[in-house]
Amino acid sequence: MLSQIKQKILTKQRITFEEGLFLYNSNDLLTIGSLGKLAREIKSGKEKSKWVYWNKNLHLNPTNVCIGRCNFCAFAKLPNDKGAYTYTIDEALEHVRRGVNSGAGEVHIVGGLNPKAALPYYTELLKAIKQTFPSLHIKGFTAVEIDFFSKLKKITPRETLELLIDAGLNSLPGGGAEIFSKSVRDTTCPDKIPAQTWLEIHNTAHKLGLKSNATMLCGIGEKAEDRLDHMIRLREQQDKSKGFQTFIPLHCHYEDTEIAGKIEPVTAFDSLKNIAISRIILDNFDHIKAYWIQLGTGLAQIGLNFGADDLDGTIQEESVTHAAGAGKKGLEKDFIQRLIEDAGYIPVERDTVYNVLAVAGC
Ligand code: V47
Repeated sequence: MLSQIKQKILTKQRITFEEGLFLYNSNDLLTIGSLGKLAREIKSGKEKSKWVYWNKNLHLNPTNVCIGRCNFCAFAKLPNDKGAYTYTIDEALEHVRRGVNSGAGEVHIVGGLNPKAALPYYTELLKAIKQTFPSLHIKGFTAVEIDFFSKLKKITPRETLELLIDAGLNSLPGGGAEIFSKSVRDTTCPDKIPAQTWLEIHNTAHKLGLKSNATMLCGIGEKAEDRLDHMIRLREQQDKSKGFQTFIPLHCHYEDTEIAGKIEPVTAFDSLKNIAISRIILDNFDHIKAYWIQLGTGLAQIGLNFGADDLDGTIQEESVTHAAGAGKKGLEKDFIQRLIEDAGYIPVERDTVYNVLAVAGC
């Protein structure tokens, strides 16, 4: 079966659900990794097969108030909980200013489902950011938030996206996808929009000319079958709307979450399989990200030899995974580039939509 899969990768044929399952059930990690790497080389093309992308970015989490109940989340607070916050526009701008002063070209905005932070708050925020930092790329709001703003204002997701685009939104991040399977969603994040709505909102964003990303959150009780179902639904959506840039396999951190101690954590083997198998299955996604905040810099670096071609960025001010116990906040650009070089690749600084800003050594 492994040689059959290799042959299909070489001849650019689609890998099936069953073949993906065979890979998840195998412990031949190095072979799976070499197939991921091969798929990446074919996808990148010869000239770019040694390129690994990174960017200078910051995260802004304007509020942690969220009325959704996700059992894997340590970030969300109810409105009257100790530690609940919602930034004023000036406070949010101050966060952004710190990032921009350290060179960030992208702000990744994600908050919670906070009835008091509705669409007018966010359009004002985006306008203020664009007025102060006109060239900063705003990647903001999960499909779950877009749906929430729409319902509060009693307008469609399309109208919400149009208002946000008018205010300065440039692209959508990949959050809120979690695991698409209904049974996993029902137990882990019952208040989140169903998979179909998540996909439809990205479809609409793509039609409106926005690029977006897609995530998959592992270690929340899903099976390999659920991961493959998730990736294949993304692949089908991408065939139709073509606006996804990057797939990001996430893995859960449990500190201060409801599921701490109740679930088998994702292992290093599993995380590396996610990178390699997603690269093999998602033949119509240009990029696979090894998200160092969640993987740790060591595993993210190894992921570059398993099919990932992107390390995300310097990531200042991230709070969602740090609330659940992730280690380091923010990386120096020199260190990111060293991680890439030591893994045998060429660091390529990019903007959010993969325009090349600098190729190391050129
Ligand atoms: O949707 C929540 C996840 C996501 C936990 O588009 C957790 O470039 C781990 O979407 N442990 C938000 N993960 C982050 C996200 C993202 C990150 C990096 C890049 C991009 C991109 C998008 O974080 C949520 C959820 O799946 N999450 N809680 C946790 N305890």
